[in-house]
Amino acid sequence: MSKAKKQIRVGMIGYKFMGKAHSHAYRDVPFFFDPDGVPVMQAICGRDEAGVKAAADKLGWASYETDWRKLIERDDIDLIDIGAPNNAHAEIAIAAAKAGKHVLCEKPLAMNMEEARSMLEAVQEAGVVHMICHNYRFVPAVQYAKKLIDEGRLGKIYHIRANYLQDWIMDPNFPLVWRLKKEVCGSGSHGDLAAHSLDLARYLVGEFKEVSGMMETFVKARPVGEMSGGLSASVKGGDLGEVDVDDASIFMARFENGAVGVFEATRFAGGHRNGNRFEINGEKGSIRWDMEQMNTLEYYSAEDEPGLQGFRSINCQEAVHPFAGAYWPPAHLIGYEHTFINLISELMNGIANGVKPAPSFEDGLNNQAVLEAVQRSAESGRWVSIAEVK
Ligand code: SOE
Repeated sequence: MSKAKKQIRVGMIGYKFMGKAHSHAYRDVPFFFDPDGVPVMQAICGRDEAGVKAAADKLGWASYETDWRKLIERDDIDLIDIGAPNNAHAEIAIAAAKAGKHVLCEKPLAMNMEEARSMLEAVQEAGVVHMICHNYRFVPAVQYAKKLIDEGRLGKIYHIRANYLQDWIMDPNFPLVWRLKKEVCGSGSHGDLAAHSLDLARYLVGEFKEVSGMMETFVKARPVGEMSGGLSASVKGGDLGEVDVDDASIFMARFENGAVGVFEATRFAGGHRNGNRFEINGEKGSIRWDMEQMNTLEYYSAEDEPGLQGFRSINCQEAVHPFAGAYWPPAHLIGYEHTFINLISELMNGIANGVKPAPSFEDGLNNQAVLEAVQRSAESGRWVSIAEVK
């Protein structure tokens, strides 16, 4: 007899870009996977009633709330999914955990280490399942890279060079939106983009030991405005406001295992819309990956015979590649939205079986430590160890 599925009733906060990506994943996960937990799209929450009501209808939620506290109080919700701006993560996650709800939180986990620590403490004390939404870990090619590294195919790792390149705010008239205000988001390209790269680095290479960083803000004032969906925005009124977050964040790193890394995150790399890439070099081989060709993993093996050596392109869309077999026949490609479906399938299994999925709030805290160490280094002009920040 097949095992009964556990229904997991979701309450999601935020209904724009990430709200759409997460909603789509909840809808599609039972379609492609057979998780032990089945999401029920119970309620969506946002402050603007007309906006959240329209989102509930379009995205397929059974009800809506305009106050996240009410959402958390509801006894027909098991999981709180936080897609609100960064400065709201801690308060919501802690309240959700105290109410006994499982928590999924968008990245970066928090505004600072203190918040991140309290969030981890809250979910641990409550004994609820917790996850941070680093969706790029769930690209089949990235999962396969992890497998190759774990199998020792690269041998000892020497280098990681990772960059996350975007260009959506290069126009100086692009408005001052929440993603460019320190009090709301904590940092700019650093917490938004470098956070993903350093999460992948921790996943694939290991823990960071120390960092040395710099940050730059190229456009220091912008017309006040707000995000309108995706990464587009509109100007509201004509006033200029100060940009107090970084447009670019660059840092070097040493890892506990002796590897070294170079990282660059920027929203000023013209022509790069979502270039999230890394290359890793080890004693026996190298791998490289780019989100803009997300299904391809390039692999070089120093053990290939002379004459045949060089990077080979692997289309990671065969049943043997993690998560890929849940979708289509070989090379019938998947995209950005599938990274969220894969992540949600892990979360559903985690909640249904009481198993801790990764990346968890512990990863969120460790990532926050690296983010904060780079910020301290950029301010002080010196190398900062992760131990010092933790
Ligand atoms: C905007 O820079 C953004 O949407 C990030 O917030 C996401 O985390 C990243 O995956 C894509 O770009």
